[in-house]
This record gives sequence, structure tokens and C-alpha cells, in this order.
Amino acid sequence: LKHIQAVLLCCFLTRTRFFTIFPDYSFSLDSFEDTLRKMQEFFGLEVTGQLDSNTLEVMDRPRCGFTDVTRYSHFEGRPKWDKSIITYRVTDYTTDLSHREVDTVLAKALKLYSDVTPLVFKKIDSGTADIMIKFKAAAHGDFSPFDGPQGVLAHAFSPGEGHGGDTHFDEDETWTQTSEGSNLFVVAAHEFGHALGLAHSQLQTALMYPTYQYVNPSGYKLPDDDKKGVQALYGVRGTPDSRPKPQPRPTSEPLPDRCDRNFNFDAATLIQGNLYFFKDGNVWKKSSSWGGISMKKISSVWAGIDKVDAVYEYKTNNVVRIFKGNQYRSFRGNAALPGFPKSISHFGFPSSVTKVDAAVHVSFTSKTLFFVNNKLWSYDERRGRMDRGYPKFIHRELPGIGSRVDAAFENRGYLYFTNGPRQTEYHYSRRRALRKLLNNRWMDCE
Ligand code: TQI
Ligand code: ZN
Ligand code: ZN
Repeated sequence: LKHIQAVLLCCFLTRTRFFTIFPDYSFSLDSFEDTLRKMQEFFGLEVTGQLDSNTLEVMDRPRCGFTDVTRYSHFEGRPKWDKSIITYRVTDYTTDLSHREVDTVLAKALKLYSDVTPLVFKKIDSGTADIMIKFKAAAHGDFSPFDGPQGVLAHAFSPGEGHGGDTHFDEDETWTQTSEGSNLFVVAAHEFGHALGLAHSQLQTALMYPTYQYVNPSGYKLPDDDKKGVQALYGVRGTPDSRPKPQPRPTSEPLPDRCDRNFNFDAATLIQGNLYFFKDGNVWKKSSSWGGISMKKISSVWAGIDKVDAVYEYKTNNVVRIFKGNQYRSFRGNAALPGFPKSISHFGFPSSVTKVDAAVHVSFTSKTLFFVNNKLWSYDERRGRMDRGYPKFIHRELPGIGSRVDAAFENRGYLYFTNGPRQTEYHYSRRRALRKLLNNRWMDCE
């Protein structure tokens, strides 16, 4: 389910308007509040996750007040095929058209894209193809059952391993080569756009515009907007040098694999009962209610934060403090509190401390432990000052956890200190290291 890329609806809450605004993983793990937050961030509203009056007002504007970005878009993360020869295979045909007709129509729909990019499509008749195509009714093995006649006609997975690229047509539709029923060419051309990495376009004349318009297939060429969209991913056919330079991607670093045994993180913390793990520009949230993991860019959750060294929640004041270099910022929920960033010298660090490696608030003592190189500092939250006698050596104060800590968090009464890919589970009041774990045991990887 989470592999199907779909479209998030900005205005899905208003009864009269239904506009898709920007691509996202809609079935993903976002809660309603997450969706609202994303929308609020997008429209430059205060990010509250609540349906407040400002948000309602923007939603009520025609097209959510959305005017200027009318063009193609790609899926989040910009998935695409990393090769130019792409195989496809039809495993289940419709009974509405002959096999030959289906093969011809599908080849013609793919040709729209191979005409304008270096991509080559090869039909195979056995084994696993990149794009596996089938006509099936109702449930068909991917958690997105079709809905009988009308409604959803087809769907496609964005590029990737496994189901990536796979394209399914609802056999309960009447598939045609005319303007009656569902024209297979039109729908296939649209779905193959998704299978190649195009999300919906804002431009009405685009093939990827999310309403069905019959077009006469003979002599049909890919509309300009879709052409630009697919060429931005794969380059232009024929003129090798006119291939657009690999665009500076907003997320240029490859995504870390959370299930890698060597997975390590920059920071971790419990916030409102959910665990958050930070690595480079990304944050994984492990839901306490169902254990599932979702990932986001940190900046999409806490505006203005790209990378973090340490994070902790101080529940008593309902704040989250985020540290990077010699500065920190405070947030309530996703909202930045005014007056930040501030220098970490406010906690009583000398200027020789230019960053902290990790921080954890120990609810049991109401102290926050800061880790800097091989030393530990203890900050008394109630008194608002650093405890006397610190810093101390980590290996003396917390024996068994090693001499360095790159992330620390509390969960269900235990403390966890990570160092590289490993972590120690620690019982604070008994001052005992209990067991060693791999970081990725939190990551829902079996
Ligand atoms: N199927 C939707 C579509 O392809 C399913 C869907 C929504 C989707 N968002 C997606 C699939 C993102 C992949 C990625 O848009 S549909 C049209 C339209 C459909 C819709 O059956 O509703 C066409 C199929 F909207 F353009 F008319 C074909 Cl052409
Ligand atoms: Zn399907
Ligand atoms: Zn679509």
C-alpha cells in the first residue's frame, strides 16, 4: 500500500471543491494532522495541525488560492528508472478487446514517451518485467482493490523495485478504442506517465491532468507539459548533449536505509509518546500506537531545521529543543517558539563546547543529560542551571555504555544510548547497562 504513490488533496476537506495540489504519498502514514501541517507549511500558514480559521480561509479560496505553479510534477523523492531499457509484460488481458488490439494500443501509449526521451520499451512474454500489466476486477493483490464500473479506472505504481511501475486496469470498465466507454489508449498513456514518475499536472491541457478527456489517438503526441516533465527525468531523445544536466536535487543525498544493520543516527527522542530518529536531513517517526514507521524531511516537520545534533522533549513545559552546532531552537508541536536560535551557552556550556553529540531528558530526575565527546553534563531543568561537578567522564558515570554517545532517548522507563550502529539499553535508577541492541531494531525491519 505505501508504495502506491498518490496525490494529496489540499482541499479535500471542503465539500464543494476538490483539487489536488501537490504530490505526496497519500496512503502513507500521515495522520490527518500531518496532512494539515503539510498544507499549512505549503501555504505559509502557522503550522498547527489544527483546522484553525486561517487554514479554513485558505481552503475556501478557489483552488486553495493556488495560482502560479501550473505545470507537471514528479513524485516525492523523484523516483525514476535508472536505466533506459524498460521491459513490460501483459499477464492478464481484457475480454473487451483482442490481445492484438491491446498490445498495439499499449505499445502506442508507451511510444508517446519513447519518442521524446532516450527510453526504450521492450515487450517480454515471460518472467518479471519492470512494468507488469494486468486487467483485473475488484481485489487483485495490492491492497488497492478496484471499485466496479466507473470510479477508478486504473492505477500505476511509481518507478522502483518490486511493484514499481506496475500498471493495473479495472476489468469492470468497458475498454474501447473509441470515445465510448474507457478509451484504453488515453488511460494507458496517463498511467504510463505515473509508471515513469510523473505525478499529476496542474495544467489542464496535460495528459497528467487529473480529469479524463477523450483524445483521438491517431497522430496524438505527448502534450508539451508532460513532455517537459518526462524529459526532466530522463533527458531528451537523440541529442545526447542536450540532456538536461542532472538537476541539483533538493534532496541530493541518497536516502539512508533504515534497515541497514549499520544504520546509525544523529539524534533520537520521544515526543508525545512517539519515537523520532534523525539522520542527515531526515526524520523517522515510530508511532507508539501501531509501531509503523514514516519518514520525512526534518524541515517539513520543523521549519528551518535541516540537520540536528541532538533533540529532547521537556514535557513539563511541552517543548522540544533542537540542537545544531552551538545553537538551539525550541518548538511547541511543530511551531517554532519566538526568540530562537539561542546560544547553547544559555545552558551553562563554556565557549569551548561548540556542539553537543546527544541529549536526553530523564523524566525520573528531571535532569537533562548532554553528551559532548567523552564527557557528560547534567542540566537541572527545574533550577534552570547546570549541575555542579560536571562534566564527568561518560565511562565513569554510565559504565557499560561506551565512551561516546551519538544519540540518546528514553522509552518506557529505559534509557538508550547509541554509538555507531549499536546501542545500550540502560536502567537509570539501578545504573545498569542491560543489553546491547542494533539501532535498527526500532525500525520495523523484522
Ligand atoms: N486512476 C487514478 C489516476 O491514475 C489513480 C491515481 C490517483 C493514481 N493518483 C495517482 C495513480 C497517482 C498513480 C499515481 O490518476 S483513475 C485519469 C484522469 C484515472 C484517472 O482511474 O482515476 C486517467 C485513470 F484523472 F486523468 F482522468 C486514468 Cl486519464
Ligand atoms: Zn492494482
Ligand atoms: Zn493519474
